[in-house]
Amino acid sequence: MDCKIPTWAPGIFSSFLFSLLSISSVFGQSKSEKEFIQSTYNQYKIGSFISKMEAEHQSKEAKIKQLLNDNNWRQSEKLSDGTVVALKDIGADGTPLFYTTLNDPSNQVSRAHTLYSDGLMSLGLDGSGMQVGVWDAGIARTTHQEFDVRAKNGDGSDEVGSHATLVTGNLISAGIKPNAKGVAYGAEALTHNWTRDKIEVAEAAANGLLLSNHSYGIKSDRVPDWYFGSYIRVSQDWDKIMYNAPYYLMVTAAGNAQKSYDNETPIFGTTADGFDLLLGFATSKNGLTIAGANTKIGSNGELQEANVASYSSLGPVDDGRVKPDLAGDGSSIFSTSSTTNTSYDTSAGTSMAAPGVTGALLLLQQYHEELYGGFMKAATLKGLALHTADDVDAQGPDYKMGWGIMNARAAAEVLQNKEYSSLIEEESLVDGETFSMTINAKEGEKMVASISWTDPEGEYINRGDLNGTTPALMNDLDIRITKNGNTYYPWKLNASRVNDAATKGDNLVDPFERIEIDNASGEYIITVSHKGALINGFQDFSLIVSGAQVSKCDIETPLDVELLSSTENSSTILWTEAEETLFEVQYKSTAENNWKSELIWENSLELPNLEEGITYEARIRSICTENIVSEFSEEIQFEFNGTETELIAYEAFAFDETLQITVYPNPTTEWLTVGAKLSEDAVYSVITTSGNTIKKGNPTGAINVSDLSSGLYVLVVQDYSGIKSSKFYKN
Ligand SMILES: [Ca+2]
Ligand SMILES: [Ca+2]
Ligand SMILES: [Ca+2]
Ligand SMILES: [Ca+2]
Repeated sequence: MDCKIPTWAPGIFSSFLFSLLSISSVFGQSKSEKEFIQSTYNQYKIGSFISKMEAEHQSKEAKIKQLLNDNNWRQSEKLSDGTVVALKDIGADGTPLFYTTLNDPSNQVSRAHTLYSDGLMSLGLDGSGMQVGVWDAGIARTTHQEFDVRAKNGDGSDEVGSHATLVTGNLISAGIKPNAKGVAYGAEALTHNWTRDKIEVAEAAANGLLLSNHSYGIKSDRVPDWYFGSYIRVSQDWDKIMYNAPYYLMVTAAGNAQKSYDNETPIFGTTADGFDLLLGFATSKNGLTIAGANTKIGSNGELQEANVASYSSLGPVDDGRVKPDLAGDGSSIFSTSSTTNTSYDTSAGTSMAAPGVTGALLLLQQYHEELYGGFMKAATLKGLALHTADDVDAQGPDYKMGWGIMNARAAAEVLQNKEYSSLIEEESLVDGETFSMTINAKEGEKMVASISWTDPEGEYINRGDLNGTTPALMNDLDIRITKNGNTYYPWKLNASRVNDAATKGDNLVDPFERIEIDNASGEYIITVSHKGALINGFQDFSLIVSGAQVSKCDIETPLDVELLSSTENSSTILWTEAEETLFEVQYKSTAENNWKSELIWENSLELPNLEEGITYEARIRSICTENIVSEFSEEIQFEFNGTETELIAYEAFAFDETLQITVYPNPTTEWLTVGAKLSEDAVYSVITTSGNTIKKGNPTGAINVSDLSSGLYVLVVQDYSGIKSSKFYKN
């Protein structure tokens, strides 16, 4: 049980060494990372798929032209409220499919603001160096003052769209007008019109694009009822793009048709109920479909209230999958307008909710890259967003807001605590095999385990079957958690009883499954298996677990550093033992400037090649994960004298005036008390692991830390007698 070197050790060991050795100040989507993503893709397969889509596009364009001519329709029209409508596709039954922008009647709601440098988590994330794709009716006004050079024309089209400009502003506006600041206000947007959207996205995804936003969809008042909730050709195409480019994730708006009365034969209830209104790519399995919500967020980023917006199109999709997946704020978003380079406008709708989520997802990719030197697969990112969403209404998902409200802060915490209290693993299941692992719960907390996968495109596409329930899911994976003969099952919904609360059981339709165990305690076994035969013989999946005790490591600063023994040319130092802790030992002669560094799992180390008469110093720190690292111990000093070497002992009085502090309780939830003899002029600051100071004050009396998000911090106390720091963990 008390295995000294845990299984995750080699990975952490090498990546930590890497981060120690590299000067990694350039973050974001560097060329080499794009090349890495490209190298993992089957470029030939994507290329031939693109050629096929291109040929279909050409023939469809000809048919569309014919239709427009025959019916004397306009290529594209702008309705009185600014909505753009254009004929862009033809359904399997010959129905002309008009695309429409989805504005109708965000960043606080996604909690992305907690990730900024002045935000609660002080992570300094703003999307700098990151790129997001925007497809819309026209391109954004790239010259707007809020974009400087960060909005780029992605497809060479010259028609500037007001809707595209609003959406792009919601994503990347710098904040010259503070109310208009975008969610990822340092990111670049590649803006495209919706013509050839699938082809352009497939090309960009093949080159390493991570995210794209699509705040448009099929116009709901011009299709027969069987289209609502149907998995159709366009749904399949987008799933195929995502399956073939597994780092790429599409985010789409659910639509604003809840009160439209457009579906007269919904799969459940009456037309007036507003269910079963999702169309086209909003029904794809692998993408994220975003609902609009009205929410109230507290000062600590906590969700106080959430209701689905009265316009937001409700699910389900006809095969019963959880759709929409997630909700964001779509109410009265102030953003860039295309009228002039300095104009602004207010807009609402799922069109505005989607970029709020897309921007927050981009920041999470940026954070993952900063922490771990690479990006998450789309299934991981999507899984993380659904795993950490704030559950609303009845426990579990529903067909109105899916898994709940996007919570970027909770997602960032899961990333930060990876290998400590959470797990994020990208795995692959081979046909016929079962994945299994043992996990310890963090005592008394809620343990949540999810699997998420990018599924092969559905084989069956609907060509007119009203409310047909054939599942689009191809590879049906199953997560289970067992303990003492009890089995815990994931959530599921039932499309024929859409108002019922989610239940737990065997989920046959969703490519995301989540299990929750309240007040978890002790050891559990997680298994991931599959039904039938896996298409292509395998299925990649991402496993996310939070509320776990992955490591027994605690972040104590090593104590009692002492000299154990010496030989003619080496000395061995020893310090307090700690479970599952990697120690970094630094040592050098006092004359040298640079420390030599060694990483070791044992609590002793032999320092080799020491020279007679030279004074050396050493210090040690504990490493639980790359992000959970203790302070260095007190430095020890010794003059090397072969086997006669002794520590240099300081006279006790030398420390009389030196500041000594203790910090308790640690970990803490609400208050932190500094135990020290301090003058009334003493000051403290709380610093994040990324080095940002987020709190300052006088340390006499307890320090309120209830507003900090959970994670590791450094408390620095300064007084006349000196400056001292101590790490503490906020639960
Ligand atoms: Ca285009
Ligand atoms: Ca719920
Ligand atoms: Ca339907
Ligand atoms: Ca399943």
